[in-house]
Amino acid sequence: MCDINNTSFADCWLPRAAQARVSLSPQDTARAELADLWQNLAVAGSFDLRVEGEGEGYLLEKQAGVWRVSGGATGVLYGAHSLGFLLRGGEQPPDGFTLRSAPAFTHRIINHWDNMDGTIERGYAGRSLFFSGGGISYSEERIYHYARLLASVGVNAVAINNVNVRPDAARLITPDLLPQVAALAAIFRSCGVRLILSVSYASPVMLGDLTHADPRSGESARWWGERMNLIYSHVPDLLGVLIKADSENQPGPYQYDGCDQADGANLVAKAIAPHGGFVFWRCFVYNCKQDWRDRETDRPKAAYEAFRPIDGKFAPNVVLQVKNGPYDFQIREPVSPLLGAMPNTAQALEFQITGEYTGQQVDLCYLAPLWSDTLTFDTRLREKGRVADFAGGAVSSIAGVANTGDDSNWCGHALAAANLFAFGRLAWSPLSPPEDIAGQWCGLMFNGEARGVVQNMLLDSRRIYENYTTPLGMCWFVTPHYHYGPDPLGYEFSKWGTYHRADRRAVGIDRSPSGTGFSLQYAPPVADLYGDIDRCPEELLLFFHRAEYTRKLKSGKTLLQTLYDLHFLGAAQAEELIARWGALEGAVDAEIFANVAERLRRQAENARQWRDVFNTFFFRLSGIPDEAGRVISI
Ligand code: GCW
Repeated sequence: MCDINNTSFADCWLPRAAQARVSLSPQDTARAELADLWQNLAVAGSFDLRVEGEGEGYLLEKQAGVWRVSGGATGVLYGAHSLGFLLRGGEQPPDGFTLRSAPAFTHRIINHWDNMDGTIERGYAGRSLFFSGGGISYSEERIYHYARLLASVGVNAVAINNVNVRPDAARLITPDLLPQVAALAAIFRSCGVRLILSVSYASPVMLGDLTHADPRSGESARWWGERMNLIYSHVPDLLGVLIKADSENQPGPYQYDGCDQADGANLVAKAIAPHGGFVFWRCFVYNCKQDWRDRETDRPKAAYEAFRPIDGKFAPNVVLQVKNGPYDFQIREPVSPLLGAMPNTAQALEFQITGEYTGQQVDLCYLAPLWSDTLTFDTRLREKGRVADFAGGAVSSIAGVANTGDDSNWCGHALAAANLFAFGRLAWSPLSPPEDIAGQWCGLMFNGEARGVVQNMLLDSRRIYENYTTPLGMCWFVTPHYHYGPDPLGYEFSKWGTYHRADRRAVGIDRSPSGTGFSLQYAPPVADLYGDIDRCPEELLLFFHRAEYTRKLKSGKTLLQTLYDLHFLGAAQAEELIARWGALEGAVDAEIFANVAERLRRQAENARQWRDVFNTFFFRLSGIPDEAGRVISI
């Protein structure tokens, strides 16, 4: 529950301001941030803020004891926070210090999956910061603090409501609720953050105005045109709308004969264009009613098949939002082959900051290494073809599904805030090493030896989580619906297209050219690598191939022995985290200590459960015992 008086715990990495300064412009906010900094840290010398030019970049300089921050109106705000991080992190840069910086991605967006009743889809940090009881309801001070936190790491847009738009949320774009949306927008605006609203493709029908949402009809175009005029009369700087269409039972243009995703996106894009707005259109389009017996359909192929052929058909203000992997935010997936593969269409890269499949903010899982794998992945689609090389160009934008809620530490798990911080950092500077980001965050949060200890815990955490859950690219295996904890057959005979097809001899799906052919969606050198079972990186082996348990891996061990070993290892590593953290008792804030200690205990229990369920499942299927003779099935 939100407790804004509990400053040490709720402050996260940025101390709460004395008061919410809601009506300030970003440049005045910057000035106020610096004044606070000087007062709170008793910084020597003075500061000078120069607003010049446009844009979000900034220049920091120190000359004769004077700190100068210059840049455009929001640039100086980012510069002020950057200086704040330096000084709060304990650095004392000498005279002559300069730092010039500008963001890589144009739109750096947080997506909330918040519902009007205050619940959060896949939220693990309490209830919504924006909604409760079917309406808009928030603490101005809390939202202002949140806007500051987001701005401090360079986030410049936030979608406040769930992409699964229920009838009550459809009303956000009606005269009933738009004045309140506008008030919320004003708070974020003071920190340079623009709002986005998630809307249903079938809004005209949901709101009772039309009987259809046919993208070809003049009625539909008129409806959207008028609706955008209304929306923008309340929120003139709305960045745009976010739409999940034809996905997991949400309505979309496919319902109308002969229409494709571009027909739907362009309908809304045309209406929003006169206001300078964007349509963020999600590419998470796949058949969620698959027959598990059907071996032809392969869910990871779906987005590329739906969108790649219509590159060039989209209006210039459509941004196609693509999840980082072709499946769904698993702990290890290849990078989506759609990223960078549509040179004539703007794209947004979507990460999941909330830990749906990555421990749900109970298990420690620092995600920057996973995101960095995506950003540094070389698509080989052009000479400079890393995903990060497309930032601000073909991949204009980046979005992260929020891990925040009204819990007093924002993220449920105190260390999960590192993920929100890292998202902002990578959105600004996609080639930043995850260890540096972790180091910077720990420098802001902790003192002394705790900094290094926590940094290492963060950096080890992704691999640990992968070890005891689904290593080697296996994916899924989770409890249906909740997605926490193991359930080997939970999704095996379901409609969701998420199978491992384990039998007594082998596991995995052949996605090479002799199988489903998914590997062929990549540029030839990558396709060749992934498509060849002998060359495929082992961490993705079971994503791309079906392999026998007795297959020898590079280590000389068999596949099954490797899986057994990784699970024993991962569970032991999770147990060790308790001791690593325990050594910090007294050295970190007591409330943070207790919060993390409690979560690590639950994590160790989860890891034991994964180890034993996973290993028992494969032992029973294969009959192959552990070479080390450890107890598997009891
Ligand atoms: O992974 C799935 C989640 C859904 C989510 C969907 C999406 C918002 O389980 O809860 O819906 O992804 O990304 O649209």
